Amino acid sequence: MTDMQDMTGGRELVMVSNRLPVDRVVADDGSTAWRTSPGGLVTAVEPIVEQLGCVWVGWAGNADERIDPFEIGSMRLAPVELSGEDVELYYEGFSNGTLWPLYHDVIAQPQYHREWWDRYQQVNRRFAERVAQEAADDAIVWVHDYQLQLVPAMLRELRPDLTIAFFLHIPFPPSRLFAQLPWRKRIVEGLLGADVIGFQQVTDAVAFRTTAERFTRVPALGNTIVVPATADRSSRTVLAQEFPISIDVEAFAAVAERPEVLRRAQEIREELGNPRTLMLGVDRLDYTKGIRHRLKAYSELLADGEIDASDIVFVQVATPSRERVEAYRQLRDEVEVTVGRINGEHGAIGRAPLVYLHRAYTRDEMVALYLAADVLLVTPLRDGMNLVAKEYAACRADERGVLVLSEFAGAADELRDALLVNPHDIEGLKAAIVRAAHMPGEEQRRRMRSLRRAVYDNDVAHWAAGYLGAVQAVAESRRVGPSGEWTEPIQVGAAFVPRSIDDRVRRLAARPSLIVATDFDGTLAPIVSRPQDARILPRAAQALDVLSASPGTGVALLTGRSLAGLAETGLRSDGWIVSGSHGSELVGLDRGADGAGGGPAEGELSEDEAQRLGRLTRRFERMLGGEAGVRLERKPFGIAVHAREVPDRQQADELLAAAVVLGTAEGMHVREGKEVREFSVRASDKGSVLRRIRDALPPGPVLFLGDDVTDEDVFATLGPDDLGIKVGAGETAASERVPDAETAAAVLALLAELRTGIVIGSE
Ligand code: ADQ
Repeated sequence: MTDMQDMTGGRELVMVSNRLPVDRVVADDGSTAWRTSPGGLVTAVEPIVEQLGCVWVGWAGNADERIDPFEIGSMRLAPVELSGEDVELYYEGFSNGTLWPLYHDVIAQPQYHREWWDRYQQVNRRFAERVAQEAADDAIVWVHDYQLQLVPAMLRELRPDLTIAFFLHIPFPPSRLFAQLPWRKRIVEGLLGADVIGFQQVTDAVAFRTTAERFTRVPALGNTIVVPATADRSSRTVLAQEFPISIDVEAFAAVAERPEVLRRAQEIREELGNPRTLMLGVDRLDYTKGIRHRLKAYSELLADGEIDASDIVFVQVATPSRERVEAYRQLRDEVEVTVGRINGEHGAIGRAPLVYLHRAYTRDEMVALYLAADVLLVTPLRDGMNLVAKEYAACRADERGVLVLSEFAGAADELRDALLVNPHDIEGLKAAIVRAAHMPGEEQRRRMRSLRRAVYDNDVAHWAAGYLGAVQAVAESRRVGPSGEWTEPIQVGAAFVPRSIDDRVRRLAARPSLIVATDFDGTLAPIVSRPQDARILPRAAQALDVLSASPGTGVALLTGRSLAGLAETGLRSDGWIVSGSHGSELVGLDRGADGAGGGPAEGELSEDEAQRLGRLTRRFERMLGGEAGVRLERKPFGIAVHAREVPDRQQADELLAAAVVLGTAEGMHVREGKEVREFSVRASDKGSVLRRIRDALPPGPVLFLGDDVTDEDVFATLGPDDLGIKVGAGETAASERVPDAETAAAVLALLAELRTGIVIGSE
């Protein structure tokens, strides 16, 4: 896995979750030891803490037990004590009887009890207080999941020096369901105490932002929520964005290569009587996982004779979970009765078509099961992500095996080449099982290859880099001063400029000639759903105007929009150099700094280019023109397909993927942006256009601000004298980062003020 050391910038990392990531095991001789416990949260974050080390605050798993802090590997574990009543009211009650069903599409009826809520608040406070004691100055605190949603705000009150991140592992419900919760406003306020709130899917992040606007009346601008100032506190921004979680793909792949694990996989098949098809299900025994639906489909297939009990075995691993909660007890009883019935009706002596295993396994044994299985059934009715699906793909270097995956699992966003099913549709599920059991090797290979590509593309290191990168950007803006005291970042109007950027901007401001270049959408103008509604922030506009009028300063706008698309936003860019369509269009170079240089003339489309573009445009119009929410944007040298307004994210992805296939076939250059794919007859990028601008202007350093992947082409061209600032989250080659467009505007205002003495307010 890639190195994660830089991700906290040397700050202490404090993890906070309901349960510590360990279980106590008692050996035969009565001695006890701790070992890491199975579960989604642990699987995902273990590789991160292994590298970074951390303090971990959480409950050790037994009621009324006081345990002193202890260490395992690079973790220092700080147990929080819970009484039997706490467990009953806060954990089994409010967390698992109210929030869990509410957040999973009310598959089960959530119960609302004031006594549960009171205890949830008390226990959240206890966690916050414990973290406040444990965390070093300036630490990054990462709070996990639905049991602890009040901790961020409580902790901010106690320790304003900390950078607070929250990650929700389960879905966030649509606002109309969340509205049921009598304490909805308090939960939102609790979460808004964080600097960064991470979600599994875009739909979760959107649901949260809408909910926050609705119940706490805080405005959301793109991914950012602005928490207004109070009498004793200035305004803050909270990044609420999706960061789809993943697994340590290489670690799983390494286990799957080991000879003894491969042997064990073989042995498992033999022990099961070498069936033609081995199907596997691996889940916590939870009513959201769709185990009942899966068993129903399987038993009907056996009864109909569509599959033959003599050549198929289904192994269902159901990890014990929440066994004291009534709904879970009922589920377990029901599943076990069904298992007995299926084996009773379809089994024979020495042969059971269904093997049910109700316990935890080691990683090696899990991987052996994945390797043994021809088909993996993952059929949740709702699931934040589902790591089992990703683990299966990570292990199958042989490119064999079929994944049947519910479209209601977050993982379905990435694992598009699984056999996607709606688990409520039993007939559809049956058809998918039959298809999986008989899938030809070539199709298995094609699909598995694509699944493996998807998990390798977004492994846990990639996830951590995105999430912790965003958190670190916030932390950087609240630095500890040289003598160790905690200092407020520099305030410019309503936004704060990180100290490290402030120093570098001061140096740039003093240079005789300077180029200030910036992207538009997401950098100068917050992202909105309809591109024509985007508006430059007034402060950014004013700062750029002041800069472009000052001697020795060139101002350049480098956007992917066409110049016509830019004009639609009402932008006034007199005196600026403006490059549109990622560099295919360029105006104003002759009016750059000190009037030097003229821009190279733009050519016309050649006949061949015009024909190809015309053909592609017609095909897009035919194929995508009628799709709700798709917008086609003509550009002088290409065409862009926008899918931001497509109501369903999966469908948006599919449409964009289809567009890429068509565009590539026409030999177009394809550029990927956020919810947009751009096709151009000419290869040009913002990096090369910046080079042209630099060549035409007097030599001097460049300040460049950008938020999108296409801006990386510019960051990559910058030298040590230049300053690249990434706006928002995501991987970047830029050396500095700010959280949002407001802060980007503050940086420009600071530069303008230092260079000209003109103060630019926040209005
Ligand atoms: P979970 O609901 O726990 O997690 P999941 O994502 O499937 O679900 O993770 C389960 C993990 O536990 C996997 O790593 C799996 O290998 C392991 N596991 C399961 N059964 C096991 C057994 N019997 N023995 C050993 N290991 C076992 C929650 C959310 C998910 C989200 C994760 C991570 O509900 O949607 O993907 O958090 O964010």
